[in-house]
Amino acid sequence: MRRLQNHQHETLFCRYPKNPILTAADWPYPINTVFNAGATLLPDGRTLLLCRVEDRRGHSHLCAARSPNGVDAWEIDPEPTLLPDPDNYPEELWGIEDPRITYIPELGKYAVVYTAYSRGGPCVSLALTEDFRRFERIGDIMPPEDKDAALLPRRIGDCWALLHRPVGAIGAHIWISYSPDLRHWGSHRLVLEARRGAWWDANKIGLSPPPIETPEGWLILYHGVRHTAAGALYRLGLALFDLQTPERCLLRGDSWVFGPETPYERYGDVDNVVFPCGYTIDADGDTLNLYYGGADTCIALATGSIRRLLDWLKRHGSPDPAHRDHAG
Ligand code: M1P
Repeated sequence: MRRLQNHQHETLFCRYPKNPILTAADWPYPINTVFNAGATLLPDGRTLLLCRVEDRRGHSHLCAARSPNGVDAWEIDPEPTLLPDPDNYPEELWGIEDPRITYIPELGKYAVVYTAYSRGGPCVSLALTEDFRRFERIGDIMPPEDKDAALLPRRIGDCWALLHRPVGAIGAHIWISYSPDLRHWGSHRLVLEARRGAWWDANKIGLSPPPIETPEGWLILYHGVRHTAAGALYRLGLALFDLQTPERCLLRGDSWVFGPETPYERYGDVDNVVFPCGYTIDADGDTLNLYYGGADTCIALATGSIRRLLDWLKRHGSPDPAHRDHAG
């Protein structure tokens, strides 16, 4: 019975009818594309998106857009907000990409974790900011090849925790690492493995937006990449991790919950990609506004309910993260 239910389609996210909400045509300076934005609510109630902007060399930088309602009337910084700085941070040679924002109450600052595209491949970098105008770069915190990273908003015990996606001999899986000072990282643990074979999330997965803290655990949305004869398909799945021991996976869904369907998700510079790097949560504490890149070409919005995502995971998730055919 559970198996049957797993294959029934349940709509957990509703697309904003006027998607996409931001494209290159909205930009105040010439660019190629805008996609994969980090998101947060500012103290004045506005939504801030820190967008990945790709220029016509193929290099990316970050640019902030602010809106009173999170859907339109975006005020876009007239110039790049955070440019790569390869003279001082050589790992940023080929650009900076895919920011994930976490507000850290203990520091009174936002942590922006982003991909720095170095000569050795993508690596994880960290900067802190209070206002998205001035940034204090910590620099690279994970060597290549590593990306799809975000900080938890508070320490676990004495240490900060980072979810990230290194690529190594055993594949592209999600790991957690801990640090006493945001600079030195260790206690690395594998927390979620890409499945194998025909699975939608076979071989390569990555954290999408930062984890969502709920009373029942850290809810994560992750992307799974299925390689087909026609190219890669990027879809989203759900998993839940223990609040106090976030390396412990409590539940993982078998099927994807969101995938490319509309033209702006199916066709672009990279077809068939939905790639969220950020969300905001409404004052009701439940409505999740998910900001995602469509086909590496635009930014779109889909809305869901945290309670419904958790309910779905309880009905369709498995408590065993070491899935039955992982090792086979
Ligand atoms: O082109 C799709 C995505 O590919 C990469 O994601 P990942 O390495 O996790 O598969 C990233 O470059 C991402 O920016 C891009 O949207």
